[in-house]
Amino acid sequence: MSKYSILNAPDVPNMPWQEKPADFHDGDIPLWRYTENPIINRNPIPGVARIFNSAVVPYEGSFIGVFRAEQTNGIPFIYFGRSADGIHWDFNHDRIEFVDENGKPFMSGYEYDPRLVKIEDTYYAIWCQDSYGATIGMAKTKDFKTFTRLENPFLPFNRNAVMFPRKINDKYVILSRPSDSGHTPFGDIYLSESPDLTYWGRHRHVMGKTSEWWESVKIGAGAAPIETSEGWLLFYHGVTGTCNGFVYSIGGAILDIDNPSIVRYRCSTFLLTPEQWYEERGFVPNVCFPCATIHDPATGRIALYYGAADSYVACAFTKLDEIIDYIKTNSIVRTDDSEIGVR
Ligand code: BMA
Repeated sequence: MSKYSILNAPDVPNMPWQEKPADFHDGDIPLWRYTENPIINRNPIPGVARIFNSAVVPYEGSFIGVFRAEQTNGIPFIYFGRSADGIHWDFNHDRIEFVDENGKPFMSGYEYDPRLVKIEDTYYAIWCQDSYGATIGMAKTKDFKTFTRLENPFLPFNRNAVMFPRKINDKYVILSRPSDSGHTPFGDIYLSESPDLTYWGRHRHVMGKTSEWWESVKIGAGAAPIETSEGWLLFYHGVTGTCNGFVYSIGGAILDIDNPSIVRYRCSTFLLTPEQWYEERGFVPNVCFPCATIHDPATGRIALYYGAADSYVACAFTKLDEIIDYIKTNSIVRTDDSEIGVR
């Protein structure tokens, strides 16, 4: 009998899954890696050197995704992919050609770190791109053939955003991280809402870095929040600084279901930190960057997809009851002293 439940999401009985190994003990944190990681290797298709920081969703009994593909000239664009099992992926060999509302080509000079969210009957891709400075781009699709660009939700600089998978209080809601133009040495997660996906406002602070060393430099929203009986479960990235540069780990928090700028619980420890060769070694070493989950309400199973070392895509598994109990037990925020959104 489950303690908690995943709400408003379809069952995905064929989602990728491995049980927790009997001898698993990684700090007793209930998030275990897929044994066959990485699931996407270098040079996956002609002209693309690396795919990482990418987002997947279940679709008509199989899986689809939008992928950050770093071309052999070093410039990232978003590519579309399909998979029968969520592990083995086939990619289109051409990047997605975004169009404007009149069907005319509407590309940016680069595009990276896509997320993919289904809201009602439409899929939305959200990513970082150039508009006289890095900011968030957004497009909608229903058929994965035509991707129509929407207005950019924010001015530069903002490089990391994801939408909630349903409207809250009749508004679309997005998490983002305002930043600077470089390898930003700061960053908090903010929330904004929109009645129409054109005008965004009512900006609220959600959470920032903490004195916990693994997330002492900056944080950013990761996978689309999962709606649960305890609130919105958010896997995010937390960054620390070392003499050799940044280290990106994965953290977990639970946001209020009706007012998600309020943090109900926030785990003091990381949930996953670079340890395996594909996380520690690559184009940018020591990066675990979560961008998506596939989850199954019937079993409480969650598969977390993350970019590894800006070179690979990897997968880790958890169960809803275990991860929520772990976050609650180790929380540095309690329901009764949670941050209230500050303007
Ligand atoms: C961030 C983004 C991510 C990347 C990370 C580590 O600023 O560019 O795409 O994974 O740095 O290089």
